[in-house]
Amino acid sequence: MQVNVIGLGYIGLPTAAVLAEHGIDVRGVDINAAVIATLNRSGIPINEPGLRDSVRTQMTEGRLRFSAVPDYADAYIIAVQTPVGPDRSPDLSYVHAAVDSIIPYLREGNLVVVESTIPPGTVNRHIVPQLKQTGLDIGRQLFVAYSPERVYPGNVWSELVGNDRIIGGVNEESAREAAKLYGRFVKGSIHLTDSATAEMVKLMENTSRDVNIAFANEMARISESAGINVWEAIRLANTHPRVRILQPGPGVGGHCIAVDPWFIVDSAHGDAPLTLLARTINDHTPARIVRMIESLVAGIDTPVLTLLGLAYKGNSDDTRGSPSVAILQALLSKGYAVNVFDPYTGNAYGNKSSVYEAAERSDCLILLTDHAVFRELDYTRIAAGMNTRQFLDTRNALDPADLEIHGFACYRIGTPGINRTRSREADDH
Ligand code: SAJ
Repeated sequence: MQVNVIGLGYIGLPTAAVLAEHGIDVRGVDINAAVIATLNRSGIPINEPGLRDSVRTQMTEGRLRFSAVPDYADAYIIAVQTPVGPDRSPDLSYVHAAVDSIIPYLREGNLVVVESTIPPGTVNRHIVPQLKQTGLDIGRQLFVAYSPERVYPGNVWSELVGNDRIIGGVNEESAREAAKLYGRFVKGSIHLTDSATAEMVKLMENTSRDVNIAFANEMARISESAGINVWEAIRLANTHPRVRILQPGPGVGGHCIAVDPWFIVDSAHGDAPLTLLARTINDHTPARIVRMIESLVAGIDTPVLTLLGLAYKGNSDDTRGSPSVAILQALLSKGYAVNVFDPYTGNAYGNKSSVYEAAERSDCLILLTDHAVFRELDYTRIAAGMNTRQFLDTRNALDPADLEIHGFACYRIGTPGINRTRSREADDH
């Protein structure tokens, strides 16, 4: 069996590799020449545990090849990006370009599966008409399905195989054909439905997480003035058998949870008040953190700030849509001196290579990303170089007692301490 995977990003590349691991002859296709050149030199443009070894092995064994153009195959998987535009409406141009690129190669009996996140109804309303250019009878001579990716960045390798799969066909035969392909490697259950339902399922999954996090962020804000520790309250609430509240933080980043709810808002022509409010709460959270930081250093002349973490979530090197970046940019635009340290994200945003350098003469450390390594830093040495020993934890990542022994004044979002500081600073000014 031969499969072309169109789009070699965070989803396409692991999917191509896992298909090859299961004996399929795979051509990975990307219009970005730099991605193809990197892969053909045995480089990997994405950092995901387990991916590099698998790609290299499959290339060596001849089951995985990369090219800028598609070829004849039995099945085509489309896994290109679907960003939102400046007006928050979905940009489907990459999906349409990918479909256009395979049209010349499609033959009777082929299967086309879209994995990119798309608004409900897109396959039926836009992709099927586009595929009709082939002259093939859709659903009989050319099988078409939608199957959303659901893998968790950082754990892609095991979730790609272990997670349940939703497969929505334009008709039952298309869903069954797609299930045969995914059945080659998926160990979870495969659930068949129609394409519009499968498109909606993907959006609902990520939107439910966004709404839940917005609720946690709201509870954090309320707890601060109510004199309650939100982390403890959420932990206890979650001992209820039917409650699962997520964690507050500095905001919601990445390219999925912060983006997909906009597809629902767009599909509902704006009439999705809960979804929209959750997005608004989460999008305003970085600004709330900036106000907290400002209050912590309000009494200090020309304060120096140190941000710990640029990635959008812990143990990741991905800064796309990261609340840390929004917070950094807001602080810089207000004229603060800001140093940043993230051991994973490279040189961008003035990232320092050493935490000691980043914390030198600092007046406040602000932990924004819950990288596990931040728990193991030498806080004695960090504290020694600082001007004012203050620590703001936006992730409840560290035990305040462990920092207080080094002389830090500790603040956590969602706890009364941060609020007391704010009122005191307000009184002082
Ligand atoms: N976050 C919180 N509190 C939490 C959990 C997350 O503030 O309790 C923040 C994170 O720090 C991050 C953002 O939310 O900034 C998003 O992170 P995430 O861990 O929720 O998810 P992603 O974006 O890395 O991956 C999600 C996953 N979706 C769900 O769990 C429903 C993944 O399974 C999807 O495949 C992926 O989106 C995607 O590609 O759509």
